[in-house]
Amino acid sequence: MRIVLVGAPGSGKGTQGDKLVAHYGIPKISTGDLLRAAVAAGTPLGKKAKAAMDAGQLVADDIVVGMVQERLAQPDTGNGFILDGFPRSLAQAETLDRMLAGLKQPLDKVVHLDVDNEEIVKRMLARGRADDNEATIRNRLEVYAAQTRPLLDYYGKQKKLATVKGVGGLEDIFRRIVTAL
Ligand code: B4P
Repeated sequence: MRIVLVGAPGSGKGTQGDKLVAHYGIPKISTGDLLRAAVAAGTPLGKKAKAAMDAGQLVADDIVVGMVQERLAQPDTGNGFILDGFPRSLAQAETLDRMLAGLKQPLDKVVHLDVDNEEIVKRMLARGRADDNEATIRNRLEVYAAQTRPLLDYYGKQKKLATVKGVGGLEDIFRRIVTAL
């Protein structure tokens, strides 16, 4: 199964992605996790990504796309994968479609975790990651609305989109996702 998780920052993509890994036995590819690992390791790529992440902006496409391409080439993705946080823009979505067409592994489903902004701000302030201060959160929500939200139409037209209410208990949300898949 080849799945994309899309949703506002803090909508629970990482949280539910981990549960899907355990359920389906396929790997999760989180661009947020990959970028944070590069920042922590102080690699040249991490140094380039850090400023954008701290400001709540998207990291440059060439960096993110390169990371995903490298990860998808690893053999553990043969039975499927869960993409968490990628794509985040139309350009990334079009690149991903081309990449997967080349691998003859088109996406099966795109799950949209729907959570309102007030709940998101509450969750992220409670999480307290380095990029979870109020100004950055507000910026990330604007970036989401402008750059990522158009993906809902894009995948809707492909008849691959399933919108799931992302508020409530973790198990309830997980069951909704599995039902949608
Ligand atoms: P990400 O790491 O993708 O972070 P996120 O969107 O903030 O988090 P997620 O939706 O996974 O929420 P989580 O489960 O953690 O991105 C970080 C940054 O990396 C971006 O701002 C950007 O700069 C860069 N980046 C990443 N991908 C990129 C791309 N493709 N292109 C360009 N740049 C990219 O949940 C959040 C919190 O809510 C947690 O504390 C969790 O415990 C809690 N929570 C989860 N579910 C809950 C529930 N049901 N009820 C209550 N709390 C819940």
